[in-house]
Amino acid sequence: MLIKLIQPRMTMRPMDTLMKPRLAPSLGLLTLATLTPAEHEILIADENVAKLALDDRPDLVGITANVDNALRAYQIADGYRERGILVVGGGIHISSVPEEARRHFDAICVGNAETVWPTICEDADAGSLKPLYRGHAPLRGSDIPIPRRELVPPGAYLYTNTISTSRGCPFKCDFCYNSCEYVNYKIVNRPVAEVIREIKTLGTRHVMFIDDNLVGNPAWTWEFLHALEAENLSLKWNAAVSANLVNHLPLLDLMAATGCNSLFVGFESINEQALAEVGKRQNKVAEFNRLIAEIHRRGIMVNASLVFGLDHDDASMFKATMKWLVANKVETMTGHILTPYPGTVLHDRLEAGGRIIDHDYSHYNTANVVYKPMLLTPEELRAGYLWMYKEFYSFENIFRRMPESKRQVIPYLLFNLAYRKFGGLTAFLARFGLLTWVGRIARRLAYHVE
Ligand code: B12
Ligand code: SF4
Repeated sequence: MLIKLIQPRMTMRPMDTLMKPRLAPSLGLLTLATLTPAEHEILIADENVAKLALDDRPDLVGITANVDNALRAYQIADGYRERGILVVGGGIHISSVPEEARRHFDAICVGNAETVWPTICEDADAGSLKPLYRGHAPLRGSDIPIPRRELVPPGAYLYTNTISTSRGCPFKCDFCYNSCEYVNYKIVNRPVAEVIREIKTLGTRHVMFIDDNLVGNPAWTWEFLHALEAENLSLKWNAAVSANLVNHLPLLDLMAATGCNSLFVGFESINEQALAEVGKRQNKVAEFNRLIAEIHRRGIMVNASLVFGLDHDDASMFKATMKWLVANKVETMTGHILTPYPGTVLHDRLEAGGRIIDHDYSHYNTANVVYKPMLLTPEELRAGYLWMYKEFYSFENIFRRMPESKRQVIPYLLFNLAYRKFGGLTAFLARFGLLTWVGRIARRLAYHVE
């Protein structure tokens, strides 16, 4: 069979530039490619980087979807099915709302594909495709293969050095996909030796770990970082971590020793009650400043993940958060308007309270207010969110937040100016065949971008 795997185009936020859709290839689709039995041919089509041909006739189409591009995924699936071509859907959104999604596909895969994709291919080939495949029959770390990066067109993306060492997270914050019913496992880590082997296949010394939480299983992280240290690969890397890293400072020492350059930390809010309201009990606001200081002391930069519009947030929260970010010299901020992803505990709660006011999934990219906030109007929330980005990346605040560690000054300025403040110009340059060049610099920064 000729199997076409499609990533529909993502939606853009006001602060995104054309670099955003070209950040990285879909590891989900490259993983499906590895899992595909050898007799089939694979074609990967990413609508973020090239126009999508929709008049072709593959034997089977597989589409991945997150919430913001779900409507586009359904539209593509409906089009192929009208022409009698079999279409399978998978990915986080499809897994979160299987009853809705199955109306658009001949078959859907709920959860990870490792244990079911070969069967789906076999059934499609035999003409006996079933409507539903559940992929969460105990996934073992050793089931997760190395994605087929050789299928990535050269020069199409800023980064191809993304690696996933795990699936899931031990926590289940109410707004996160990890709180969905289908995620009935905690964290699954790959064998350390396999991850090291994958790093060596990258042919670069810069690695972006895209796990939900690199410290989700501290014992595994300890073993992994020791192995990385022993290999002496002189890496530069970045990753996302939960704020309870403050309880694991020896891990932070090892991170610094193995080349960690920046950490994306899920602080989410500086309001303890707001954190409790969404089940984020692992975060202790009183420990945030100490965590940032400990990270900085080791020459590592911080990208603070923040969520605005929680039920305890009023209009004073924007200025208070800005003051905290600047006082702590936080190098980067990724802000989100609280968004009830379908299938999450948060979604069910807001829906039950009649508080969801916008059901258009293409607005669910954390830059729009799709629900009624408690202590703010939707307009105040949206304006405050936009103000946070503008104010955080003002020249004055870029200057005030300058890192104390000298070796971080250039990456810091490049990120704050070339990616955020003048991102439009950088994206413009990238269009003129300079993406590889921009990518090379970006990889050297080893920064976690979104
Ligand atoms: C890397 C990443 C990005 C990269 C994407 C690079 C790329 N081209 O894929 C960047 C930074 C660009 C990005 C952007 C955004 N992201 Co993002 N991102 C992630 C992250 C951290 C890892 C994704 C990944 O590669 N996972 C590893 C792969 C192997 O897993 P997977 O894709 O789920 O695939 C497995 C299964 O789902 C299944 N599967 C997947 N597709 C298919 C298809 C078929 C046919 C089948 C059978 C099976 C199948 O099989 C795979 C193997 O088991 C996830 C968190 C996470 N853990 O997934 C968030 C995540 C997917 N992102 C999210 C969001 C919201 C966004 C943005 C909207 C953010 C924003 N504010 O702009 C945008 C737009 C996303 C889009 N439409 O593509 C949410 C999605 C929530 C939801 N309910 O949909 C997540 C879950 C983060 C979170 N915790 O909330 N993101
Ligand atoms: S700690 Fe982060 S990844 Fe884990 S459940 Fe909470 S929001 Fe999701």
